[in-house]
Amino acid sequence: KKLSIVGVPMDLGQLRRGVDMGPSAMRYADAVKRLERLGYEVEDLGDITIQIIKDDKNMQPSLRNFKSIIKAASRLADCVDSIIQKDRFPLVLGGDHSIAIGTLAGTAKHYKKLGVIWFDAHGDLNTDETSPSGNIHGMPLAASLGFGHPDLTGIGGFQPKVKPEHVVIIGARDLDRGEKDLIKEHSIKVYTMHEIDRLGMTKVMEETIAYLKEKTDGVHLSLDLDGLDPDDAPGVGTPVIGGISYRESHLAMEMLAESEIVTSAEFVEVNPILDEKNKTAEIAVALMGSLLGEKLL
Ligand code: DIR
Ligand code: MN
Ligand code: MN
Ligand code: MN
Repeated sequence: KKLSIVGVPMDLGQLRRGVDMGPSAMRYADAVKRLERLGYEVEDLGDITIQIIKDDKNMQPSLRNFKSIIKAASRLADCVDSIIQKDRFPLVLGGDHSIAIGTLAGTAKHYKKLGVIWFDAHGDLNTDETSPSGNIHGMPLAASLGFGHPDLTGIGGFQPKVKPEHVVIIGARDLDRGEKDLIKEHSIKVYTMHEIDRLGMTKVMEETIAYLKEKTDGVHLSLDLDGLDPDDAPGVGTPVIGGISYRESHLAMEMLAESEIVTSAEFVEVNPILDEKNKTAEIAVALMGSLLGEKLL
């Protein structure tokens, strides 16, 4: 059991400053020790270098910090690629969710039928054409599916990274018009809070695992802390009331651990500036523990 941690201290995909300190906050919450206690050989590779590159003057406002984000995502893709080449489990610490474009670019090189679990209050399925905010953290799942600006979809030199039928979104409760249209058009599997309330998290995860297990050869978990209820995880830039509870999220992680389908993971959008005494980073690290087998000991 070998695992490599890499941090991406970047907050350029959205407007609230501070999420670049997410990796430090999760390290401070003892991510490394927690995973070592589970028997993993953990290597912390430190952080990806974030470079600020000025956008062209005629760049559409709908792709804020476009060049800097592409640079960071490309570096992260190479890093994740080399971690998997060394037969280690990549664990990425964000940073805002736009970094997922890089994580998935690195991961998808190794899996022909990569599955993705997108745990989030949002769909992150906007494109430069549909985005109401211009924030690239609302676009990474779309870009990984091959929708959006070619420089975003083409990171890593190939696309798409993931097929719509290999994606499951869990926790959605704030979807934009364009995202809803894309979900319908491509029949993407979504468990909104309505379905989670109705079915219960146990059934949601049983179905998710069964759905992905039979048709994928690896599964990436992309966990946006705003998928949780803001009462439990207040340190996020775009909180949405009525989210997944602390226990439901642990249950989901524990069921994923039992299923042994997850081959890479990232924990994003932890913003220590908006947090209460590092509570959200601590929850992120606790969820990492559950995902990687804490309950089974
Ligand atoms: C919104 C917010 N849908 C956007 N997205 C967020 O800006 O595209 N994703 N917060 O996590
Ligand atoms: Mn997100
Ligand atoms: Mn979100
Ligand atoms: Mn967000």
